[in-house]
Amino acid sequence: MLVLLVLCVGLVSVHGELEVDPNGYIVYCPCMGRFGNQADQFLGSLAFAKSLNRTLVLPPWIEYIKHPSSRVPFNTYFKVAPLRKYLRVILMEQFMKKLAPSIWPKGDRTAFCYSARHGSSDKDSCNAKDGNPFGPFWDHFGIDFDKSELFAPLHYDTESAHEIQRWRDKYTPDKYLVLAFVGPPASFPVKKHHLYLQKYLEWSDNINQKAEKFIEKNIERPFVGIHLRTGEDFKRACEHIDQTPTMFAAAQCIGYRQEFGKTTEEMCYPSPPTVTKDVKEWVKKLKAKTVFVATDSKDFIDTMSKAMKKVKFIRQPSPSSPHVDLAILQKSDHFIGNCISTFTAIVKRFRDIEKKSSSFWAFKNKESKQKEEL
Ligand SMILES: Nc1nc2c(ncn2[C@@H]2O[C@H](COP(=O)(O)OP(=O)(O)OP(=O)(O)O)[C@@H](O)[C@H]2O)c(=O)[nH]1
Ligand SMILES: *[C@@H]1O[C@H](CO)[C@@H](O)[C@H](O)[C@H]1NC(C)=O
Repeated sequence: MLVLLVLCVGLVSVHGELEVDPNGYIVYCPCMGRFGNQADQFLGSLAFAKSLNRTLVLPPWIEYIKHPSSRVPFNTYFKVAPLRKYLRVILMEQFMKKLAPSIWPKGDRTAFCYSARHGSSDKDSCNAKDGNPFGPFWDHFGIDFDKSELFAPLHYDTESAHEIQRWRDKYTPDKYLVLAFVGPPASFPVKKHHLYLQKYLEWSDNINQKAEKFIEKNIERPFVGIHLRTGEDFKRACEHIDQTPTMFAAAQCIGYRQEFGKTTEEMCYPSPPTVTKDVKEWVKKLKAKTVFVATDSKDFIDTMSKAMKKVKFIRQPSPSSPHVDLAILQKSDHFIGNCISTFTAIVKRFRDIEKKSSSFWAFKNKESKQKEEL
């Protein structure tokens, strides 16, 4: 009895102002894809932590600008406080410094994965640190794993109360206070019923101010914001769109049941004439004075300027900050994006919540097409 009492008191004791969550924590590596993918899977991970009623440890964003990868604290780009309206969260830097030494000590750290990963001779291991960005991510926090827990056939379906109960029954907080996942505990692409969670993401003051300053200095409203995903990597990915019509973020325009239309290569990698035509249509509708161009590569500004002589075309000087690009696109009077891109999808989710209009290259929603024809 005394032992139990001490244990209980121990659990809720204060670790330098931070209370320990008796329901435990979820830690994960956002180990798949770049910012668009990581932001997509963040929403599912948030929902998963909520369904288990555990605190979500907010991982840093992984970037690939410096070889092989680097990490940027979560709150460099997004505020932490708004997330607390939904769920208990803590920055990973804080968690590792203040809580991990006592509640998740070295020598007793388990990696969670669905099934064994390649990487060592040990066949039943998550090999959590094998490869990039996996190794550098955990190393950044001085984390080594002592055990692996292969959790198949469980999966991350937060819609199924039955499934969630199985997680709760199998991994109770008294035995598994910290669930550390080798990758995001979320499906990709994001489920339809998790899109609304984007409302808990708010740009940090730093990103927001940079976006506002740029608009104030360079943009006359009304303005159309456009996202061009013109890099060679995307061109190659788009060659497979016929075989994988629901690729990446495609559901954001064709619908989760493909009810609004069909993806084409032109939607995925639009040509300069298509881009010019779509921009022209919205510039006319809005009587737009400026077009803001966000791009990872080519900007088509020369071509567009020739077709719209009175319109100002502007982009961030390179190297452009992707996050400032996103925040500017979010604030535009109309947004045209790439249906397949998860980078576009961040803007689309924000704008849907704010009831702002968005459209996609070379795409007309079946329903709106019907409305127009009536
Ligand atoms: N600054 C800037 N960077 C961009 C832009 N579009 C794409 N990028 C960069 O390219 C990356 C694209 O990868 P993701 O964010 O995962 O999104 P995605 O478009 O679905 O692409 P893939 O995951 O590569 O298929 C972004 O994270 C940015 O780093 C843009 O308009 N501006
Ligand atoms: C969730 O966890 C919190 C804190 O750990 C607890 O106070 C709350 O009662 C839990 N909620 C449910 C529904 O179990």
